[in-house]
Amino acid sequence: MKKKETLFNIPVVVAVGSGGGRILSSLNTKSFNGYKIAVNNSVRDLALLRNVDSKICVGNDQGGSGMNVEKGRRDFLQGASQVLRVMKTECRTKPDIIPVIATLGHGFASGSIPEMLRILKRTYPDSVTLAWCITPFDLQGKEIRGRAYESLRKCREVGATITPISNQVAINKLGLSQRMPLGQLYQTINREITDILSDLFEAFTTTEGIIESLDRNDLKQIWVGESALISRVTYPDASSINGGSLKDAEQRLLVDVNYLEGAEQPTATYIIDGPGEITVDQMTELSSSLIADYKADMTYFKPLIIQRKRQNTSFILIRGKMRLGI
Ligand SMILES: Nc1nc2c(ncn2[C@@H]2O[C@H](COP(=O)(O)OP(=O)(O)OP(=O)(O)O)[C@@H](O)[C@H]2O)c(=O)[nH]1
Ligand SMILES: [Mg+2]
Repeated sequence: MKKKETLFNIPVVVAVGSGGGRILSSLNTKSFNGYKIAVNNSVRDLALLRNVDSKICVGNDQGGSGMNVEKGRRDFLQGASQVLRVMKTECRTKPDIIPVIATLGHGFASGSIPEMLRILKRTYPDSVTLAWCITPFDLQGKEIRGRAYESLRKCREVGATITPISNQVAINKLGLSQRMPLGQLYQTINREITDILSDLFEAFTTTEGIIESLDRNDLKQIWVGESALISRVTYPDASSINGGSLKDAEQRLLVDVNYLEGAEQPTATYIIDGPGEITVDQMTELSSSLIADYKADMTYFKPLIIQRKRQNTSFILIRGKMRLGI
């Protein structure tokens, strides 16, 4: 049977670092056949991962980085060709989007992500590489936070599109208690991140129900840029979707605001989701609210609207560089 044409191809999803691997393991990629590759220099941490398709251990001693960013970087470079080999085997279709997930602040992910992005850009110049980078909790202190921001700065030099997601902001916005056991805290934050990513990837790879679409050039134009924000709100019924939905989505942004202060204006993607069909009136209300609230900074507004058979309406709004009230 001929494979159905999807909107965009996302044949692989890659994660670096121990936390990155955990996030990847809870990401559901079945709907788009995304092959999950976890890369680390700790054989022990890789062994603990479930639900990933490939575990690639890099570096000579395979014993982790001991929080040493330079060791993480070197170990990654030593094994980078192996990562590329696996990617090339799995990318039978040309990737339109290559998502990469990294948890920053310690050694491996912080050292390897800028190199990874550099190599991906060189190897897949026509693809959009989207890096989801998780920054540390405040309580982890200046040094760890500094390492995370330094790594982000290097990613920026590569020209990758980065979505900086903050663990600290997640605690605050999701109303989590710092008294929660760490494993449970990670699980809750990871679920929030993977819910967003699953929805986004499912929409990007849909084979049906596309009402208002994007093409490959739109994707490049809209997503390529220094940083991108993403948020998702779900309503119990589609009739609750209105102009205020953008504000609701904004309140749920887990973006690292400290990072954004030093970055250029971000692009934002909001997933607004509710069962039932969205009407033209609601669309108009959303776009008027965009114009009223963000006119000064808005450079483009491009919606992707999908009527999913399986469930609900997935209404994805992609919009251009703008100032956000966060
Ligand atoms: N949201 C989330 N954050 C995590 C998770 N695990 C770790 N982190 C965060 O990511 C930072 C880096 O941790 P790791 O992913 O363990 O680091 P690593 O890249 O494996 O570094 P080394 O073990 O030193 O090589 C931590 O300081 C935490 O703030 C996780 O499962 N979920
Ligand atoms: Mg680790």
